[in-house]
Amino acid sequence: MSLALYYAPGACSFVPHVLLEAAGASFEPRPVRLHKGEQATPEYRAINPRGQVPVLVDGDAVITQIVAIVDYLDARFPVQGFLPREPLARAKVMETLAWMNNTVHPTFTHVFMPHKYSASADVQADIKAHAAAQYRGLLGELEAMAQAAGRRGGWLGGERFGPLDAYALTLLRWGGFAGIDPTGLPALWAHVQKVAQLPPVAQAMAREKLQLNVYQPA
Ligand SMILES: N[C@@H](CCC(=O)N[C@@H](CS)C(=O)NCC(=O)O)C(=O)O
Repeated sequence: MSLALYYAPGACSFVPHVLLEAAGASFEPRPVRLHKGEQATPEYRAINPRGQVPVLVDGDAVITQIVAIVDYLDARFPVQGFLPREPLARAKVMETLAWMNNTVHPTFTHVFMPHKYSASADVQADIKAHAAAQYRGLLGELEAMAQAAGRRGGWLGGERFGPLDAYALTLLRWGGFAGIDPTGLPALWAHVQKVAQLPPVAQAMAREKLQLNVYQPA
C-alpha cells in the first residue's frame, strides 16, 4: 500500500520521517506549512481534525500521534527493530517515548506557542520564561540518558538506533529556540551529532533543510 507522511520542517514529525527513511520505505513526503496556518485549513482538518503533524497515511488508513505511528512503523517494518522485541525493554522504550511526547514536547509548546495558553501578552511572556526553565530541566534528564547510552556504547533505546534518538535530536534542537545552548548538555549534544550523521537522519534533515544547532547567544 502507498505511504505518505504529512510533516513540517523541524517539527516532531521528524521522528516518523527518520523511521521511514531508515526503513528504506517508498513514501510521499507532504509538507505542511505550520507558520502559514495550513494545519487549520478545512482541507487539512479533513485529514487530521486535530490540525497537527505528523499524519501517516498507509493506503486508506490515517494514523496520527507519534507514539501510535512509531508502534505502527515498528510492526510494518519489523526487520528494522525500531522497538525492542523483549517485553521489558520495549516497555522501557515506550515509557521514554511517551514521556518525550506528553511532557518534554508540550513544555516546549508553551515556549514556542504561548498564545495557545493565554491571550494576554504579559501572561504569555511569563508562561514562556517559566516553561523555558522547565524545559532546560527536562533536557537535563535527557542528558543523563545520553550519558548512560554513551557508557553502554549504544543508543537511547538500547543496542539499536530508534525513535528515541530521533526525538532527542528534535527536542535538543528546539532547545536552541528556547535559548538553551546545546553544548551545555555535552553528552546529549555528542549523541545528537552522532545521530545526525546517520544516513537516514541526514536524508530527513536535508529534505527538511534543518540546521542542527539553532542556538544564538543573546
Ligand atoms: N501528541 C501529538 C503532538 C503533535 C504536535 O504537537 N504537533 C505540532 C508540531 S511539533 C503541530 O502540528 N502543531 C501545530 C499546531 O498545534 O497548530 C503527536 O504525537 O503527534
